[in-house]
Amino acid sequence: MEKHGYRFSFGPWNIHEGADPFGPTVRPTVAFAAKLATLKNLGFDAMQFHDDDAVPNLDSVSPEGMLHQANAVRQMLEDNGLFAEFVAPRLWEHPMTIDGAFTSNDPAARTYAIERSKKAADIGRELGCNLMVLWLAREGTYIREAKDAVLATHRLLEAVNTLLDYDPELRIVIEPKPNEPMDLAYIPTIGHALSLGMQSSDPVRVGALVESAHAILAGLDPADEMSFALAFDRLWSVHLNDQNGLKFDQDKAFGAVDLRRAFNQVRVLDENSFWEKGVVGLDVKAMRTQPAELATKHLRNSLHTFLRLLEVVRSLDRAKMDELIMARDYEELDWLVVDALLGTR
Ligand code: XUL
Ligand code: MN
Repeated sequence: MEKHGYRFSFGPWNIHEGADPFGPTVRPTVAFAAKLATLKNLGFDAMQFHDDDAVPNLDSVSPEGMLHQANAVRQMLEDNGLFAEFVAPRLWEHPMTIDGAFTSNDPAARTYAIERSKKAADIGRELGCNLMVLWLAREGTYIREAKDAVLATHRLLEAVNTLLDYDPELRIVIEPKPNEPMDLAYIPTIGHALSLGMQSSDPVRVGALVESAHAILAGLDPADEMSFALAFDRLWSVHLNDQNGLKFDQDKAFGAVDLRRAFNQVRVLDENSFWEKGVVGLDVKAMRTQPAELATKHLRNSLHTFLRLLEVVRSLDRAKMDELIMARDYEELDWLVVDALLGTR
């Protein structure tokens, strides 16, 4: 299938063991090398990384060991003609970050979070990638009175500035999410993410990543969230997936719930030449019921859905659409889109 200049990525966590909060794993752990082979075989171009996807047990590895392991991963990527899209510090699993990382009330936890993020930047440099994703997982509260939200916002800004200072080549993309694991997160939308970036010490190095499901969980339209960031040339990555209403973060295959919502994401990306700006990332999980040998089809399906929707987007009769918009004939415009999505009879 023709990729039209787009490059695609997913993360090792997208081939996962299928555990949920009510039950154990249902699939065996797949080795990183096998995930890389799947990525290549499915026609993807890049791998997304959490810092410890590249360097397992990062907190207990020496600085030299860390660089050595990162280098070996870079070699594996290069041998396969692949590259790293980004490295994200995993700031939500260590006991130290139980109550937040950059916004914890505990200064030792905040120091840990900064040091861990600097390691992620070092790993990124070793992998040949200067993009850092900050998903601010525990930067929020379970109970509002537990933290000072104004102070927390300043602490987030200070963390971003510290990382920008630490590595002058680094570009940071903030991935907002309104809830889960926290009840309420401090950076729930792209507007929040971009405000923080614009207040930073080097705004041209801070952008945003829109994840479809995160926008939906915030009650927003993912295509509009993307458009807001695109308007300021700050959309540097996306996590395409789908979400069936307001519940836990489902990470369903792209377009699996609402094809028109998916179509509009592809439409705004394509209308704004996103292929020149960033990699199309997926953040999708296979259903828990699926055995290991079927649990990569969600990646194939999402990629193919993107490419099929791209064909629909590029086949639209733009002159006709403009005419209908001018005439305010929105019912006919609606039919034009639905008819295109239904395909030929
Ligand atoms: C969590 C999520 C993360 C980030 C990377 O909801 O989407 O996997 O994409 O840290
Ligand atoms: Mn994501």
